[in-house]
Amino acid sequence: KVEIFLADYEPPKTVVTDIRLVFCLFDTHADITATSTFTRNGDLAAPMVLDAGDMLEIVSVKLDGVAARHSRGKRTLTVEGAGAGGTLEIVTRIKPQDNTKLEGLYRSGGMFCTQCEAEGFRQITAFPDRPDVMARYAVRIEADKASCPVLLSNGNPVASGGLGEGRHFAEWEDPFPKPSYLFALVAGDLGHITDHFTTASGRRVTLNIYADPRDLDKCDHAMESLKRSMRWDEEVYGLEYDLDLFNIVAVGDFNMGAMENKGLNVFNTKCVLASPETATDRDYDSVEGIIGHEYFHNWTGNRVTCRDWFQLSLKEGLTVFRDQEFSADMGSRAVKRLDDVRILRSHQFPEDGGPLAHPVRPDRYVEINNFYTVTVYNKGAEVIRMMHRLIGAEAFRKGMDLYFARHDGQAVTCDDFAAAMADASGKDLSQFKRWYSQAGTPVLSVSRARTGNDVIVTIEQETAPTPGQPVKEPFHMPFLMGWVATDGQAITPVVTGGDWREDGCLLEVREGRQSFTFKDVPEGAVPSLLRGFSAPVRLKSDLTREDLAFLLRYDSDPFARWEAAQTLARDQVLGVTAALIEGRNAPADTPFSDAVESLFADKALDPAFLAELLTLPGEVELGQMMEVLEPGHLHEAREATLNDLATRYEAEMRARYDSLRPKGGYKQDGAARAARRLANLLLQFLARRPGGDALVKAHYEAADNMTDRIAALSAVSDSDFACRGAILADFYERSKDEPLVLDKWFAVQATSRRGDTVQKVRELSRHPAFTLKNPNRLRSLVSSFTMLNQAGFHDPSGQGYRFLAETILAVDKINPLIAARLVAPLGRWARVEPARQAMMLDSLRFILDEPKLSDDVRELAAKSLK
Ligand code: B3K
Ligand code: ZN
Repeated sequence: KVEIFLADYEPPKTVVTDIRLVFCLFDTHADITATSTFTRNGDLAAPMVLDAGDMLEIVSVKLDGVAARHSRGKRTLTVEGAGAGGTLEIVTRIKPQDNTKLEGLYRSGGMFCTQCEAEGFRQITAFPDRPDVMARYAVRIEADKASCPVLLSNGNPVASGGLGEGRHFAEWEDPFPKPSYLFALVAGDLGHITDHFTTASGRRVTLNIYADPRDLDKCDHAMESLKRSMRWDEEVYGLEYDLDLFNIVAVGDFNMGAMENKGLNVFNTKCVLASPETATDRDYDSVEGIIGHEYFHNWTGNRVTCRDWFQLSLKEGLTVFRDQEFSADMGSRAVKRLDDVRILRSHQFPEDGGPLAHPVRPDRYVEINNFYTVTVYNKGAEVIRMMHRLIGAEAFRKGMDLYFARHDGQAVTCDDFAAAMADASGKDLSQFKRWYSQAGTPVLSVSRARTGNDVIVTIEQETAPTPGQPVKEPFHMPFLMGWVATDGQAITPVVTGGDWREDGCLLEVREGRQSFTFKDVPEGAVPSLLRGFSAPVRLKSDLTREDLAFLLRYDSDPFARWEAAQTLARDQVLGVTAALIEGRNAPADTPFSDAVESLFADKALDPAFLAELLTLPGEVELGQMMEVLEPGHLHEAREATLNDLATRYEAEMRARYDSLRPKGGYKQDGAARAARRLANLLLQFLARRPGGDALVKAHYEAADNMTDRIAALSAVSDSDFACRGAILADFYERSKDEPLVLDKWFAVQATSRRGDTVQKVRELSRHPAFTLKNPNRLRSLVSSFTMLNQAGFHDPSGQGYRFLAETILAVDKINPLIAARLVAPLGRWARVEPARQAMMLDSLRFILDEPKLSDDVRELAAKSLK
C-alpha cells in the first residue's frame, strides 16, 4: 500500500447519487447486488476505477443493463465504457462468517453486522468508497427467518414480508444522502427495548435498543442516556433528531467502541450494557458519554461530514468536545475535566512525544485506521475547547449555527469549521489553526517578577521537534489564570493585555515569549495558573511548594487546585525515584504527604473531589517526566509514596472509610457514587496496612455492586493475601457467563502490581476463556498489561516486550487493525534506560522480520523503529 497525502486531494471522478442494495444472506455466503446511479467528471473516455476490497468476489458488472468489461486490481475494480453517467449494477459475493477483520459485513455470534468506517464498504461492493461521495440508500435484506428474525438498516422501514422456504425480507430507505462509511446492516436473533422521545418541534421518535435477549436487562441506562443526549443537543445547540426512528444494536465482537451509522448506531456491548451487578460507576459514565457521542454525530459527522479522512478530527474532535460537555452537564463538571486531563497526559502526551506523533489533521497516511488516535480525538477536542474559550460560549454557538447553515448536507474540511467560527466571532484564527497542522505538546514556562506594586508574568512556549517537523512556530492559545491573596480570597488585579471573566483572567498567548503586567498585586498573593487546563500543554512554573500547598487549600478553580496536589505528588515521587536510582536515602521532605493533612480536615470537600486529590499521577504520566525512564525504580518510588500516605493517615482514612460505607442498599445517585469512589480509594490505601487482608475480604463479601466488588478484587490482585486465590476464583465463577465481567477478571490481573505479573499474563493468554479473536477480551488482557501496567510491561527480563511482539504477530493474521493498535508501547523506547531499550528494539525488529506483515502493523512498527 502506498502513502496518501492531503496535498494530493482531488474531487471524486465518479459520483453516485442513489444506490439500491439487495443483500441475500446465507450461512455460507452473502450475495449483494448494488445498483448505482452515477455521473462522472474529468476524462469521460477513461475507465471508471472503483475501490474494491481484498475479501470481495466480483460476480458480474453491468452498465445500463448490459454486461460491461471490467478487471480487478489488488484493491480496485476497473470498468470500461462508463461514459458520462448511467446505471451501474455490480453483483458481489462475500463470506461474512470468515471475516475476522470485523470490517465490512461480518458475523458476531450468530448475527450479521457491518462496520464500514473508514473503508469497510468496499468489502461489501465496489464503490467510490470515500466520504465526499454522498448518496441516498435503499436497502433490501433477505435472510433466514428463524436465525435472523430482525433485519435492520439505516433510515425508515418501508416494506417487509415472507419469501417462502423459511426466508423473509425487509426494505429500508434513508432519505438523507450519506457517505458509504455510514451505511449499516444488522440481521440476527435480537431482542429489543423500546421507548419514545418527542423532539422540541413535536416529532415523536421511536427509540430501540437491540441486544442478545439475555442482555435486555442491561439496556435501560443506555436508553435513559440516549433521551438525555437528545434533549441536551436541543437545549445547548438547537439540534433536533431528523428521522422517526433511532436504533442502537449491541454487538459482542467489535473493533472500536461504537459507530454512528445514520439512524442505526452499532455499539460494542461494553459501551452500551450496564447493570449494577456487571458495570462499575465509571462504566455507567462511559456508556452515557459514548451514547451521547454517537448520537451527537448525527449532526457533527453525518449531516455535515468529512471531505476526506485527513479531516477526521472535524467530526471526532468536535464530537468528543460535545460529549465531554454533555457529561460535564450530567454529572460533576470539575471531576469530568480532571478525567479528560488524565487521558491527555497518560495517552496523548506520550503519543505526541513519541515516534507516532502526528498533527490533529494528519497530512499523510498509509492505513487510515491507524489514525483513529487520542491525538485526532482528544487533542482535537482540546482544539475545539480552546476556540470555545477564545471566542466565548455565545460566539461559539453562533459559529456552530453558521457551520450548519453553510454546510448541512456537505462533506467539508477543518478549515471550513474554523472559518465559520472566525466569521461568527470576528476573531482572526489564522495563527490558531497551527494546532491542526503542527504536532507536539508545547511546554509553557511561567515566571513572575515584581516591580514595585506590580507583578509581571512572563510566559514562554517551546515545542520540541516531532517526526517530519523539525521547526515549530508559536501556537496561539488561551491561558486562563487567577490570583489568590494571602487570606485565601480571590483578587482580580487590573491587567494589561488580559481580560477578566468569571472563572479567571484570559491571556492570549501568541508569541514565543510574552509578558503581562498585573497592577497593584498585594504582597504574597499567589497566581493560579492554566485554570481549567485551558490549553493542552505541559506547564512549568516558578510556584514554590509553599505556593502549591496554599493553592491546594484555597484555589477556587478545581483544575488548578488539583494540579497543585498533582505537582506536589510528582515532586515527591520523582524525588524518591532519583534517590533510588542513585542509591541514596529517600529525601526527608515529603511535600505531598504533608499537604494531604489539610484535606482530611476539610469537611466541606466533596468526597469525589477528595478522591481526585488523593489519587497520585499514574506511572505512565510520571515516566514522561523522567529524562531516562527507569520503570522499576519509578514503580518502587510511587509505591513508597502510597505506603507513606497509608501509614501517616491510617487513622483518618479508616475513620472516613467507615463513615462512607453505605447504611442502606445500593443507590446510583451522585452522593452514593461519590461515597463509593472515595471509600474504594481509601480501601486501596488501607489494604497496605496490617489487617488489610481482613478488610478487603469483608469489602468483597459485602459488595452488592460491581464498583465495590472490583475495588476489592483489585486490592486482592495486587496483594499476596491468603484470601487471594479464593477471591479470584469466586469472581471467575460469578463472571464466566458474562463476557464483559470476565474481561474485568483478566484486566485486574494484568494490571496487578505484583512482581510475577508478566508470567501470569502469559499464563492467562493460554486460559480457555482467552481468545485473540474478540477485541474486548484481547484488550482486557494485553492492552491492560502493556498500556496500563508500566512496571509489568517493562519487566527487566524483557518478557513483556517479547509477549507483546508475539501477540501482535498472532493477532495480525486475524485482525490487522486490532494488531496495529497494540504496537505503540513498544515504540516508546527512546527515553527508556539502555538495557530495556535494546530489548524493545529487538522486539520491533522481530515484528518487522515477519514477511507477511500487514500494512497496518508495518506502518506503525517501521515508524517506531526510526
Ligand atoms: N466513528 C467511529 C470510529 C470508527 C473507527 C473505524 N476504524 C466511532 C466514533 O468515533 O464515534
Ligand atoms: Zn466519534
